[in-house]
Amino acid sequence: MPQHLRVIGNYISPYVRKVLVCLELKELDYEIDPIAPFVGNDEFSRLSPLRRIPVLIDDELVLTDSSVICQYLEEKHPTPALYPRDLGDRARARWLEEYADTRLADGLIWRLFHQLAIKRHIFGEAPNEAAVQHAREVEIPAALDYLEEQLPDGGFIFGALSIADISIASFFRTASFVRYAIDATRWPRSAALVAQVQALPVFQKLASFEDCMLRLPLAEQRGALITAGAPLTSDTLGTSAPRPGPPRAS
Ligand SMILES: N[C@@H](CCC(=O)N[C@@H](CS)C(=O)NCC(=O)O)C(=O)O
Repeated sequence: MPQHLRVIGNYISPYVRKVLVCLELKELDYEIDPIAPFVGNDEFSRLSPLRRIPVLIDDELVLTDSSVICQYLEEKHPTPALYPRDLGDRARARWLEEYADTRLADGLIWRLFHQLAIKRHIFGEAPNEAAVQHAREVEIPAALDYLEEQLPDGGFIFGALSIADISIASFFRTASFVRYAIDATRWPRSAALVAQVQALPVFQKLASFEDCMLRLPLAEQRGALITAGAPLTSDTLGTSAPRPGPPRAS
């Protein structure tokens, strides 16, 4: 029987989205247990010691960290290539992926999305408005200033779509759930790149599953996702009681 790849992590996460885009573009069969990290059970803690998503399970192999997973998928299934061929470009693509995973994530996810969505909807706490304002006015603009300098005037960063484009667009997609949009007059190249990548059929397909999660309460999400055609696992590592993971450095 062919072994399915299994992804643990929900459609809202930018890190999970990176992995799903790679799986979809490489046309690999996979199943997904779309849980938020906060609701993972003890088995989730065993598979993901930092209690973070995504996790990829490929037979006996368990991998955490989106960059590690995407690189693994690329090496195991090289076509279509999602990393540039040129050695220097490939290294730069990884750097831009890292920049998205850390610097963009700091403002867009750990400040904005965390305050406005996670704190409010998962932990029932009020957002820290000062942190939100600082993210919008200082952190995210500073991160975009650097990004803007790195991007070409049009098209994908390295000519063909790569992990760099996917990663950057992925973080802005999750930020759009709390109504963040790049100001195209101030950062035109960043705005154009993100719009171009998010318009790809693969991002649109995942957006339909993301919408199910955003529109519906937790108890109704699995049913709606199955109806929408999401390849869900039959079992889940999710519980109904959220608990925070280990503290993060940033
Ligand atoms: N470096 C990791 C970061 C993954 C990550 O932070 N995922 C978030 C979800 S968007 C998470 O699981 N957060 C839970 C926590 O930090 O406790 C990766 O690239 O996969």
